[in-house]
Amino acid sequence: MTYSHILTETRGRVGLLTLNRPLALNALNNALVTELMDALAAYDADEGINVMVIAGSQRAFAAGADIKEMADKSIQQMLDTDPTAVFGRIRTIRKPVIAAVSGWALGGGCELALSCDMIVASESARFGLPEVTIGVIPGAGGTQRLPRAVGKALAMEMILNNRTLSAAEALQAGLVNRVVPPERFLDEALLLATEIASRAPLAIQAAKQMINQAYERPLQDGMYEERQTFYNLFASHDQKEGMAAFLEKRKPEWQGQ
Ligand code: CO8
Repeated sequence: MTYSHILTETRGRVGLLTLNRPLALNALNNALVTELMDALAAYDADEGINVMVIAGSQRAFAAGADIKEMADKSIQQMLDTDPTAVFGRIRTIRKPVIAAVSGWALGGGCELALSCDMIVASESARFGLPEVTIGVIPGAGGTQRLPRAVGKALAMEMILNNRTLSAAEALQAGLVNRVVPPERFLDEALLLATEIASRAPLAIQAAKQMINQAYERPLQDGMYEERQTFYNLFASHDQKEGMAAFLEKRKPEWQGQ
């Protein structure tokens, strides 16, 4: 499959998706977001891929929704086309998705990173939700995911007063997993992805789903679901293989079954 606004390549069991609208700082127009979600779904269905990485350029992960595309829209056009709904498809991806963020991650770009399961940030990364400065609010999960990630106080300041976080501040706030020198951000994200991709695929996917559900379900429901998921894994080849390998003091060979 060829795309116009993103690049895709595989590195072993990792699928790398690179946003590729450099002249617009990877602004997320509808075509790019649709391509990105299609490519993620394709890797999710690909048995040879275990983890995906979404990256931008050194200068910008993504500077938000494409303001030129949105500026003249009417309320009716927004309601009819529901352009941010496609963004929700990322939530249905079973395999882990890591954001490799360098430079600007603003508005929809920050929301895209927040929708991923982990974030590896360059020291140059800047996270912000500046929508109120152009008369709107975040529309792809920013008001919901950011408070869960960094707490209410900081989320209020970022969204109501356009406070931008440096990479170091984002690390301190728990928004990102690690901060690395700018020239290393993609390699470090790929390294993390490769490590996770070497682990038992079904267990990784189940664990991802359960952690994400911790933000969406009442505690007792989540605890029940976790138990059922734990037991269900005893029907898998990889549970038998993983435990046998431990007891036999050898490396497990995963089949993803
Ligand atoms: N949309 C369209 N074009 C953009 C965007 C954008 N969000 N951001 C930058 N560009 C373009 C600029 O227009 C410029 O193009 P041109 O050269 O043709 O004029 C080019 O990218 C380079 O940008 P700058 O010259 O402005 O570069 P600077 O280094 O001076 O500044 C900034 C970089 C600070 C990132 C600045 O470009 C900026 O403030 N951009 C807008 C940030 C913003 O407000 N983002 C929020 C947008 S609204 C939103 O995201 C709502 C989310 C809803 C859900 C999304 C679902 C997809």
